[in-house]
Amino acid sequence: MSKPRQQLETIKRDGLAEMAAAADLAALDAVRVKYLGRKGAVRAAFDLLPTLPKEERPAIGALANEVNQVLTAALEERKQALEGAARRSGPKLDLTLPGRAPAIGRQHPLTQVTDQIVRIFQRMGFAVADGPDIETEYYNFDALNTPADHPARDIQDTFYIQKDQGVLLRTHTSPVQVHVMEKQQPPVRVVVPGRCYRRDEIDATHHANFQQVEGLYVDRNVSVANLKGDCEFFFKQLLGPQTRVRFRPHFFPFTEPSFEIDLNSPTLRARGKEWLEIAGCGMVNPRVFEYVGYDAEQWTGYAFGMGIERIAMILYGIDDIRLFYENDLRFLRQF
Ligand code: 2U9
Repeated sequence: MSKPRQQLETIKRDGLAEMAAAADLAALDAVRVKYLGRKGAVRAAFDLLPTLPKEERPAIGALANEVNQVLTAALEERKQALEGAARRSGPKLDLTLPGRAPAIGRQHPLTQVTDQIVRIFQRMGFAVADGPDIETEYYNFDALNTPADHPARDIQDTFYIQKDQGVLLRTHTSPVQVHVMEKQQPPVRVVVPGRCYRRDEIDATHHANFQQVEGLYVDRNVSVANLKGDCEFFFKQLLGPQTRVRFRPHFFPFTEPSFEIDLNSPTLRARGKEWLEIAGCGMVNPRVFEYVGYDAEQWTGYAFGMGIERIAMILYGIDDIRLFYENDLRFLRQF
């Protein structure tokens, strides 16, 4: 046998033996590099072809090709065998283990109370609207008949994003009702839940970030009687039929006349509390109608607003508003 032929037979025999002996994929890859890699034995045999006598080249070239094919096929076969073995020896699925229960969270108490409030108003025929937390001075103040020198507009009381452009974090959800009225003619009946921002000192009853539900009803002949009747119905639905409400005259720029609403219930009396201020309301100031292009001769409306935290505190007997925003699971898991 000629020398090149002998060499190729050796490459084939040794390569096949080493592949069969490779115990894992890493070992097999090392064998691949040694025999079939760019600097491997098969490549070297091909590189020698031009140095052989012309008449020997075809036969040796054919043999080199055959060795290449045999080794490539053997490599692939061994690789699949080793991969199968790796899969079979991997972690086994134990179908007898108990299942893992998914950790289902719960809604934040403020979300729960907001939903309760909104559901009652939906039953009373109110639609739900929302709008942006970032507003302009026009929608947050001007259109609500709150003049430029009103103290609420001071940088001490309101978070401005760009004071010179009149861009701010809304201090109530009222701008949403202004947007609704701009888009739609009466009758309008909407409730607006949402986050609001005021530059308050944070203590047990004040927070710089709080949530409100406001409402607006505009139609022909809406009167204070509707306002009082609907508010009383709402609070009885929320806190029970024995709940009593009373209206105290107050002032808001966007309503005239305006009232604060106090409530009293057996639960409150049991906690030693008499009347508690719970919300504000009034008849929409005709000037607000002028801003949105409603005919104040034709339409009247009532509006109201309440702080969700305060209602949740009364419902659950919570004495510190900060608990809602500390994300302490020992507190949150109770609801
Ligand atoms: C438009 C016209 C009138 C919304 C109203 C109140 C009274 C009110 C407070 C309750 C506690 C805010 O969270 S709180 O501090 N709100 O007393 N809000 S009337 O009146 C409107 C709103 C929009 C267009």
